[in-house]
Amino acid sequence: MTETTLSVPDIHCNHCKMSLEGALGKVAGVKQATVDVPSATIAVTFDTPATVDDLVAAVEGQGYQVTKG
Ligand SMILES: [Cu+2]
Repeated sequence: MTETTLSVPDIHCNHCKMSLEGALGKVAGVKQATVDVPSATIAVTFDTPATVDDLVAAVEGQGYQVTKG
């Protein structure tokens, strides 16, 4: 099990939180994804077959840019 924190500066409201948590939750191997709106970060707990690249791709698929992952 791996934990990582993604920085996504464009997160600004609860809608962002819901759509990103939903998208990450659909990635195979992701156990938990929690968006923190005030800090614009996402804490993700995942296991194989998910990789950080998959997490970044899911976030970008929602139209957000990851600045640090
Ligand atoms: Cu928003």
